[in-house]
Order: sequence, then structure tokens, then C-alpha cells
Amino acid sequence: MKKYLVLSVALITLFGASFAFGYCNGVCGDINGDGSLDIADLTAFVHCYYENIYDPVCLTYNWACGDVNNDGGTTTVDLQILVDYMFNGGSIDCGN
Ligand SMILES: [Ca+2]
Ligand SMILES: [Ca+2]
Repeated sequence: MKKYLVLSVALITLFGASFAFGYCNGVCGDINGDGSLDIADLTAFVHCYYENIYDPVCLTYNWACGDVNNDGGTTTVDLQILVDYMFNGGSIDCGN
């Protein structure tokens, strides 16, 4: 799984992309809106990052929460914050 995440970060960095999509009304990083931060949120992030964010699957997720650092865009920085949290613990600075 970690290899998949590293590959995802590399691909996102290579192709460079950023999306802005509303505001997170819940826990920053809680993309699937289940109230906690876990591997399912990373999966949702990667899925929606590579797919059309207007895909119904992505709209099911709270995609705005993918803007983990609350800087107005969803970028590789947000993914790196999520990955760091998943593997190293600690807390997430939501930037607010
Ligand atoms: Ca979640
Ligand atoms: Ca961000």
C-alpha cells in the first residue's frame, strides 16, 4: 500500500494539478465524511485527484476536505500531509 501512495505522490508531482472545490464543513482530511481520518480518506483523495472531481463518486465524498491545509486548493501538499499523518501520527494543522 505504501508503494501505491509513493507512486501516487510521484505521479501527481509529475503531472502537477490543483483543484479548488468549496469548503470543508467537517474534519479537514476527512474526505469520505465518516468523522475520522484513515486509509479510506487517502483512497478517496487519490481516486478523486485522478478522476473528474465532478464524478458522482467524488461528489459523494466531502472532496473539499481534501484541502487539508485550507489554502484554497487541493494539491500534493495536502496529500503529503495526509500520508505523513497516516504513517507518523500526530495532528493535522488545518490552517484555520
Ligand atoms: Ca474519513
Ligand atoms: Ca491545500
